[in-house]
Amino acid sequence: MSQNLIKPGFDVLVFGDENVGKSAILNKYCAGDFEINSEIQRLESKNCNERHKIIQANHENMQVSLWEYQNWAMHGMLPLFFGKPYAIIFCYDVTNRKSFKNISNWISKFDERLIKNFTGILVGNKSDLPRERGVSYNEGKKLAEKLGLLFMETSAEYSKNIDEIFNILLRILALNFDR
Ligand SMILES: Nc1nc2c(ncn2[C@@H]2O[C@H](COP(=O)(O)OP(=O)(O)O)[C@@H](O)[C@H]2O)c(=O)[nH]1
Ligand SMILES: [Mg+2]
Repeated sequence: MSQNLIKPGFDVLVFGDENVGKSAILNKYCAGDFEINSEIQRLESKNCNERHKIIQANHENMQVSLWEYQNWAMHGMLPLFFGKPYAIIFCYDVTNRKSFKNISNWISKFDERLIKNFTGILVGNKSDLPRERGVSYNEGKKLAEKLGLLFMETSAEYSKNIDEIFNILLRILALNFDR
């Protein structure tokens, strides 16, 4: 098989309030270790922006599409993901309690059909700001357990746990969907 052939891969959707660090997380991930094999395209719009990263899985090139949502106005396109392998990152800022409280609002937008069909992780970003922290690690973990989501704290600023988020999501997707 040609080295350059790119297999269709997985979609990862990122939701969360403005300024929690969604773009920073995606930029770090896209510019990470896979740089040589990666090809970043950007399609920016006000409500949603999309990036693609090409990763190598089982000696094949696979496309991961990353979708960042700033507000719910783009929800009309969510049904596009039905039946496709996708994961969702719900992101808050550990220094901003309001962004943490709002996670429940983001989740409530999903109807039953969607909730049943995705692999999700709750991410508390900006863990590098301990003095400004307004949400404890345990609070985050508890909420994730209640919502049936995985949990991780990250620092996009210091690249802490960024690749780890995607590695765990992609591993679960790969297990559930044989591509
Ligand atoms: N200290 C710190 N700042 C961060 C981190 N992630 C993002 N930021 C900053 O938070 C602000 C908002 O980030 P951005 O990625 O644009 O947030 P978005 O609106 O959710 O996409 C920017 O000034 C970033 O530099 C982090 O992990 N630590
Ligand atoms: Mg952004």
